[in-house]
Amino acid sequence: MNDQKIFHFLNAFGRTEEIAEWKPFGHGHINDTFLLRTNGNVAPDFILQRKNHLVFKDVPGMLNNIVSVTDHIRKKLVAGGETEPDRKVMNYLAATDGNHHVQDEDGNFWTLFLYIRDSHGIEEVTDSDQAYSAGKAFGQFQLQISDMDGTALVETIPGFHNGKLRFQQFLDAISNDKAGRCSAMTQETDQLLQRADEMLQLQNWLDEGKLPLRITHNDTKINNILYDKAGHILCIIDLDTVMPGTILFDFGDAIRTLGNSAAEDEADTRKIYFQTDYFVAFTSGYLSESNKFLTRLEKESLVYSCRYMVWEQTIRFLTDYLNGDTYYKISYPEHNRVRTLSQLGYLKVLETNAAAMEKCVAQYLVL
Ligand code: GN1
Ligand code: MG
Repeated sequence: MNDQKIFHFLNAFGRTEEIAEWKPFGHGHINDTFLLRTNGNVAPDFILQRKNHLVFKDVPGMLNNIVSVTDHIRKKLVAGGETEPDRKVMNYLAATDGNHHVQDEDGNFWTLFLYIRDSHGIEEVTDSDQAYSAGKAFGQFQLQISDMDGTALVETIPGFHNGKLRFQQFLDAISNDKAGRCSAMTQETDQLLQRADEMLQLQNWLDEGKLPLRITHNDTKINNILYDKAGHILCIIDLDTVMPGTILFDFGDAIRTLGNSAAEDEADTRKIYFQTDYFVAFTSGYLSESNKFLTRLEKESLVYSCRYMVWEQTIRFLTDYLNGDTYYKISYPEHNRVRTLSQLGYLKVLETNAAAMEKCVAQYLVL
């Protein structure tokens, strides 16, 4: 990156603001991100981001998803009297040709969106209030887009959380045994296979139309929520995987990280226990917003969705291990094996806690 390129991109987006300084921004593993600051508080600051088109094969489709969702939310905010909509929803800017991206000479896709000043994310939940507000933030986000037509958006990554597809990829990895690691993983493989019938139920419900296809976020980690200086929620960010799905993906994936006392790759499985307080707080925040629009089956499947998302993540890690580590970045040779054991450990913890979790959800549920 250099000053000339920054100027070139701003120009292509029709922006005339003078940039006082720019620097790389955030710790994303997928996209390249730069913060562009202007002088004073009148002109906006910007985020310039190169979208990784090796991971996201249809960047214009992805941007169309993002703009559809953010426009929808912005209209509602404004109609509701919101005076600072650009702090409450991401604002992706259009280039002078009307697209929401500009391509460089190497074919890379660059996007520009407004930077939300005086905002921050958190990496880990450390108290129940944070867990409650995280639940509320994701519930609110889903509520805002609950009246959108799920089929209008493209699948940014086809079959991203499709259990049948993930399971087939797992079976293929077992039969191909590319890295010769299968025989060392038979115990774990068997335990995951044993649970397949229960876990494939979710995709069956989707295929049969029993679960509504909605727009979902699909990466509901806590660090994808922005807070202001006072700790109030501003908005949900990282909308790259926004696409059709079931809200169960988002609820389950949030608990995959927030409910686990340990990291997803903790090697010592004795350190893995269920953070009941955070689960209770998250669920109550989440349902305070989402009780209004969730169907009965969605509500009754919240606890199941936590096990589903952890099972899916476990087979994704094991699939990658059996394939010889081709998808996830690894920090050491056995990383995917450790991730598999760790997530399998957490799955068992969730199974042990299932009845207690159901009881807790029932407290906040309005059927
Ligand atoms: C990947 O790169 P990151 O951490 O945002 C993956 C998620 C997994 C996660 C597991 C596009 O997300 O689905 O849950 O790793 N994203 C993609 O750590 O595959
Ligand atoms: Mg992400």
